[in-house]
Order: sequence, then C-alpha cells, then structure tokens
Amino acid sequence: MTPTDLDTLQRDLLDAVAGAGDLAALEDVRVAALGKKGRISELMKSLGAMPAEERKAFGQAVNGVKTAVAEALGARKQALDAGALAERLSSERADVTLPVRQGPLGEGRIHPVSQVWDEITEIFADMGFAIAEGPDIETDHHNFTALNIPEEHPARQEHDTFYFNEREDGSRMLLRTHTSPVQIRTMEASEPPLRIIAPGRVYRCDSDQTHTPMFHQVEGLVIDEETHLGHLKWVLEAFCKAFFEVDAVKMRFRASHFPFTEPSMEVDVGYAKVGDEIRIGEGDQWLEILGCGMVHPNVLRNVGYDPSKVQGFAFGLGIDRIAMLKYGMPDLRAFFAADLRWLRHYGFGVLDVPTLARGLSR
Ligand code: 2NM
Repeated sequence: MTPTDLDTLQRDLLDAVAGAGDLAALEDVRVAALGKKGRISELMKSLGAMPAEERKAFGQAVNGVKTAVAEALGARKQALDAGALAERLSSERADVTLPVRQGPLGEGRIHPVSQVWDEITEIFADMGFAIAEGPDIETDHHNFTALNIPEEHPARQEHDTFYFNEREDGSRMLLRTHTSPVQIRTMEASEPPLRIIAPGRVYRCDSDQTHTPMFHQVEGLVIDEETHLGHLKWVLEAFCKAFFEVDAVKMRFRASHFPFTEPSMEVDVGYAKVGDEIRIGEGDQWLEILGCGMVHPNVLRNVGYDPSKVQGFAFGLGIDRIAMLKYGMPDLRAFFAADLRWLRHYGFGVLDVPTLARGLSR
C-alpha cells in the first residue's frame, strides 16, 4: 500500500463517518475501520511482515490515519448524541397538570371513620388546637375520679364500663369510656394556656342497632385566664360550618348535665330532610350533635389548677355518629363489619386527603 492509497483510505473513512446518519450507522463505520477485522486494524497487522526500514515510516502513517478517523468518530458521535437529545426534548413532554395515576393506591379505600377523623382534626388544627392522645386502657382515677365522677356516682353505671380483673392492691384498670382522661393527663402534665383536641377509640358495654361496644370520639379542651362561653359557642359554630361545608348553621344550646362541666349544654343543629338527604343549615328540624360546657372547678382542682385563676370549656362529639349524618350512612353496625362492598361504596380515595383549602370532602 502506497502513501497515496493511505490518503484515499483516510478520505473514504472520513466520508463514511460524515455520512453516518445515526448512531447505529456510525457504529458500523467504527467497526469497519477500527474493529478487530477493520481496515486499519488489518493494516496494523500487516506491519509485522514488512522490512524493518519501511515499517517505521509506514507504521507512523497508519497511526496518523487511525488517529484522524478515531477523532472524527468521536466528534460525529457527540454531534449525533446532541441531536438525539434535542429530538427527545422536543418530542417528549411530561404534562405535570395531569391527575396522578393512582396505580395500586387506587384500589384501597379510606374508612369513613378515618376520613371524618381527619376532617375534624384538620378543622381544629387550623384553629390552633394541638392533638393529644392517651392510652385506651385507663385508671379509674383518669377516667372517672378526676372528672368529678366519684365512687357510687350513677354516671359510673351509665357508662357501661368494661373492667379488667382486680389487681393485688384492689385497683381495677378499665377501657376508657370517653377520651376525657386524655384531657386530664394533659392538664396534669402541663400548665395553661391549653388548647387541645383528643380524638380516639372509646368503649362501652352496649350493643344494639345504634350502639357498638367500641366507637370513636373527639373531645376538645381550652383553658386560659378568661376563656368563656362566648368562645365556646364561636368555636363550635366555626366547627359546624367547616365540617358540614356550609356558610351558615343554626345552632341550639340546651341546658344539660355532665359531672365534669358547669354549666353543661347539649348542642343541636338545624336541618331539613329533602328526600333521603339531610341538609344541615336549612329547615326547622333539630339534631343533637355534641355535648359541652365550662370545665367544672372540681376538675380544675383535681389536676392542680387554681379555679380562681384559670377557667375554660370542653366539648365532646361522636365521630361515628357525625360520619353517618354527613355521608348518609344509615347502619352503624356496617362500620365494623369489614364488608368490602360497603367500603368500596362509602370509602374515600387514598389520595383525597381532606384539607380546608381544597374542601374537606369534595
Ligand atoms: C363532653 C361534654 C362536655 C369534657 C370535659 C372534659 C374535661 F376533661 F376537661 F373535664 N373533657 N371533655 C366534656 C364536656 C365532654 O362530651 C360529650
């Protein structure tokens, strides 16, 4: 092979590189030139059979071709890569405004009790309430005595308490009959001002069409120096409007009695029944939804507060009951039957987290 032949070979290969229209074609050119059996590689192999005096000059010349072709291949590859990327960038688009593809999460459902629990905690969190929790298994002191319900008080029987076996010291643990012991524990452990809600499971030995032995409550507590009934009424009205997602509600506060509050009230909301549907905020019928009152001075004393310095209100409502009301679920027992058909019908999407900004339930 003469130097002229080498020049021709180099020109042919560089033309082939320039002519490669895509990465696959370029790879074919590279293999044909520099691959194991490529034309340049074959030339390199032929060096061994040459007379020594020609070998050096020819070797350098072949190396020069090899370098030129390798550089051209690299440059062409870069250009093709950049072109391919530009092509993808202009043809592929992610539309970030599309709804989330749910995948397996789309199959699951949030239980209406969990949904309403989240809705309620969201509303009170937005008003500045902290969420407090406590144990389901309680002492007699936290569930009754500290709440101004002494031994032999009729409320102890009314509460249909599940008791555990007596311990050696004669005391008996119990399943809490309300979430008020959480308020007692919070007050025992901290000083006013206090603004908390306590959502949780509660237990009463009672089971029929409208009662299950376990159900869910939210109780709230505000303690400060001048907290009064006006604050209580505002908080409950704001809660009802947010929860039922209406601009106005009618509310009625009826005198009642609880051992742990004085005065005590039961609260009704006005509603209208249109067909099977209950519309809160319209009509002239009343539905009881919660109990409330000013915390009894004995309760404040029991947790070490001075009733001449601090005062406050408390309220309690049943999550299951208010869930039935809001979402038109007629049978309480279905709540705990683990019936998938019921859950598919009444359950909520996993990704539809209730927020005030977006609407609690849409
Ligand atoms: C209710 C009704 C009225 C209540 C009272 C307290 C505490 F611990 F502060 F004394 N917690 N919850 C209360 C008051 C609960 O449920 C119907």
